[in-house]
Amino acid sequence: MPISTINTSPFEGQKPGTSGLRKKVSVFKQSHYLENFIQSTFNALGDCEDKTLVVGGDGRYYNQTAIQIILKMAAANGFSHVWVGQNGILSTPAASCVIRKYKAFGGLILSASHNPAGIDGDFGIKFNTSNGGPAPESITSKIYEHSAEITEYKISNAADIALHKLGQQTLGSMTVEVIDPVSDYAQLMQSIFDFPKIKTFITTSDFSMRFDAMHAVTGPYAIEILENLLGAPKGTVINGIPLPDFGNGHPDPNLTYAEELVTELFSDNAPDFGAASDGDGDRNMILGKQFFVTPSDSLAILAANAQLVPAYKNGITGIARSMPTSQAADRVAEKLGVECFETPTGWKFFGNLLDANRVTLCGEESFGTGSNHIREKDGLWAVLFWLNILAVKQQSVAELVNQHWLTFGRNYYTRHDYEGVPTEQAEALIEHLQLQLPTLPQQQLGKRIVSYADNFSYHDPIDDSIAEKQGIRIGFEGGDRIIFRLSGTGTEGATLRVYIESYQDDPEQLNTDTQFALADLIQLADELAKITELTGRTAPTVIT
Ligand code: VG1
Ligand code: CO
Repeated sequence: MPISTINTSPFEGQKPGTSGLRKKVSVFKQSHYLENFIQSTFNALGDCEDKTLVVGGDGRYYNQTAIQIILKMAAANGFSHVWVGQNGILSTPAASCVIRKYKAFGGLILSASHNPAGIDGDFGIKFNTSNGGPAPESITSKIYEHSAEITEYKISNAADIALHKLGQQTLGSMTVEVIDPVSDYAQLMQSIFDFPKIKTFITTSDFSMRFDAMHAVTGPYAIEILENLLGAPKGTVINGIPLPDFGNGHPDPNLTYAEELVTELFSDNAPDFGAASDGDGDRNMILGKQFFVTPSDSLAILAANAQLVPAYKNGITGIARSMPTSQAADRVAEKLGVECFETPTGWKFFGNLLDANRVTLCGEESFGTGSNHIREKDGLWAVLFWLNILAVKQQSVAELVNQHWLTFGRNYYTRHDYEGVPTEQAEALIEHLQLQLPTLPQQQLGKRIVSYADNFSYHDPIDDSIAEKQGIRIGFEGGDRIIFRLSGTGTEGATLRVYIESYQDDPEQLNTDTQFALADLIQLADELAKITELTGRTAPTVIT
């Protein structure tokens, strides 16, 4: 089958961010744009001859078109085998699972996660390495370098693959295996959790639950696992059909965007348990009856109860959390006598620690939790983890969380996002903070004394790589913190994220409203960063 070599020239800004390259669909649809990025990725990887690739995405608009192009470019670049999800579907955790299971060289995951989809929405691509995890910065920066000097790409002239047809097809000399996107993942989940116990809990007690797939990729996974395998009543999964525009929604599982689920869980007839996932299935939100579990607490609670789950019954080796994630997990690690790591934002920084077996569980405040079973965060895995714990302990979500706080104290935690801030304003704000850093330590601010103020830099203990400028940290005596950073996943302007945390172990003070408990720190954050003055914003766009 003939292969064409097409002349091209570089596009600016093909720089992968926190989680791959994310741009508006209209940007990706420019002639050669996608091809340039794919070829730059292959060039950065070097020899692709006879290698195996996994390809799949979250089903958003442009997914299948992009996959057909990628398959033809993979064939032209020498790959011998590609595993692709039926109809182009693979959730991010399922892609990680498939890469590991079939020992692929790597995978291309097509997603912009929770960013809105559709013709006017966003698209994204990231490369995951053979361990199933997002490529580390050493690779993403190479991709970027290649993208800045690309002159040609290679593409096969073969016909499109029938992505709906399960089984083997050929594209030139490359074999394409169209696989069921759910089955390998569902098998893996059954090897981790006590399915019979969860099934009994769901089907024979009066426990009730709801899962909101938000018209994104987790629908088929949740229906198979929760309804078909675990016996939850039909209809437990809502918005379960993945749509190319996510039903015009914003599949970001938080109190603002998962409105339908939140309304139900806070109603008088609320079910006992509620959960939602995001566009590509790697995030999760956990709710109880009229109760919200912060992702940071969720990580700590999973860690504290890990031994109740078959896969972790012998204990965990360590915990890693991203820097802005609350320190609740640190207290659990200390009690368990295991290591605890603080990494920059983004799952790519957990891979080395997981590969070296230094940690078993990882988590981020942004509704992401995961473990060594794959190398991505995993929404449904977290849901099953919670269900497994609840089934063993026969407790409600609120009881479990309250008990945890009584034992470990509570890290009150909130994140305030200011979306769509003009980039220059956002950069000026960070610069203004940066300039203050040397003067802050030992200063008394309100009732607190600053113990450190820096721009977080991470030294990876496994490969000695260093990631700098990962966010402004202001830490106070006693552990309270304010953190500022700019998002690396947006496609319009800048998003300022302000993370605020305060520790409380007075048993009488464990059930205060979060925004109230953190009010003075929120005020202080605004004063330090001059948010209102520099951006004109008087309130955040999203509070989680
Ligand atoms: C955000 C989150 C980060 C997460 C990343 C990808 O990044 O803060 O914790 O890893 O999204 O998640 P940023 O740079 O915008 O803060 V996902 O679900 O998009 O793969
Ligand atoms: Co995601």
